[in-house]
Amino acid sequence: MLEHSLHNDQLPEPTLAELAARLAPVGLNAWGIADGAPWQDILPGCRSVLVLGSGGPTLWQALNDAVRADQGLLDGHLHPLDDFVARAIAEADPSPPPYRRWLRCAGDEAQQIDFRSLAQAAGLGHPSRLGLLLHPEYGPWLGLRAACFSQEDVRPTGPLRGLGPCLNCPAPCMCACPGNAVPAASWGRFSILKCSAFRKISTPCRIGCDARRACPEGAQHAYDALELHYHQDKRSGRVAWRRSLRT
Ligand code: B12
Ligand code: SF4
Ligand code: SF4
Repeated sequence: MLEHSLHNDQLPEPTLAELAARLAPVGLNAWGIADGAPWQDILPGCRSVLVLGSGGPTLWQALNDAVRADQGLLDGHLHPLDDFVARAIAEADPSPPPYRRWLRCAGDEAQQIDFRSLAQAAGLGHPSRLGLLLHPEYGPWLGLRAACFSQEDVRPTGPLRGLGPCLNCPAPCMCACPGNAVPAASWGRFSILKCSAFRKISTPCRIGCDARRACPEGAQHAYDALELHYHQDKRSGRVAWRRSLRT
């Protein structure tokens, strides 16, 4: 029994699964539980970690709907999607008890952690030649958004079994990458150096990614050009996004 399972005027605290259910409608629609034991430096006594991702464009559409309803959200936010996630979490869990701690996958978060490895441990996907975690349903169209570290004891949902879809795939991602960043072997490592260098000289790679688009996994959940641009290039992507929404 947790010391603080009653908090906030004695209302029972939501469980991790209930928090995930509250956040799914805004587009934090991919979640899993990782073992909390390795995360004692983040939360002493941590037993479980709820890892939340956004699969496909649902979170992006929710952000756009919110901006259409309140144009004020267009200004004053350096990273509007990250801030939108922060607001959604604050609404779902307004006063987290001392046995829970949230960290978002965002540059302005106090502590930075390796979200891909954490999400893999939670069963959110397999590593891939693209260097991205491939979700069983959303493929490479999975953003990692937040994690809730908790002293609650919840059974982990990962890691997934098997080696993932890259093993027996003819790798259209590799053929589609003009920067030679995708390795020829399924166990090879994606070259962030080659990709970053190529993006400096190629507009299509600065605002999109043909290798990611070529992956057949979860292809029906692919981002549209504007969302891809927003994520690929912070500066010009945010300008293009704001322009698309100003009335
Ligand atoms: C810094 C960063 C970048 C830098 C890369 C710098 C670098 N040298 O690696 C830049 C800006 C270039 C970049 C680019 C992109 N990024 Co980035 N990036 C990050 C960030 C903030 C930290 C990554 C990091 O440095 N980790 C720590 C170091 C120590 O890791 P590392 O040495 O690279 O690798 C270690 C482990 O991570 C592991 N490992 C390495 N690769 C992989 C891959 C998988 C699948 C797993 C499980 C483990 C693993 O092995 C290493 C030894 O332990 C993460 C968010 C986060 N907090 O995790 C997002 C993140 C990894 N990026 C993401 C994305 C989507 C991208 C882009 C596609 C562009 C974009 N934002 O849309 C591109 C392309 C990346 C690619 N194909 O690999 C996503 C990945 C989602 C997913 N499904 O996997 C993340 C998780 C952000 C998010 N909000 O979802 N990124
Ligand atoms: S196209 Fe095939 S090899 Fe490339 S990331 Fe997708 S599943 Fe893996
Ligand atoms: S952005 Fe361009 S260079 Fe980088 S992985 Fe995608 S296709 Fe390759």
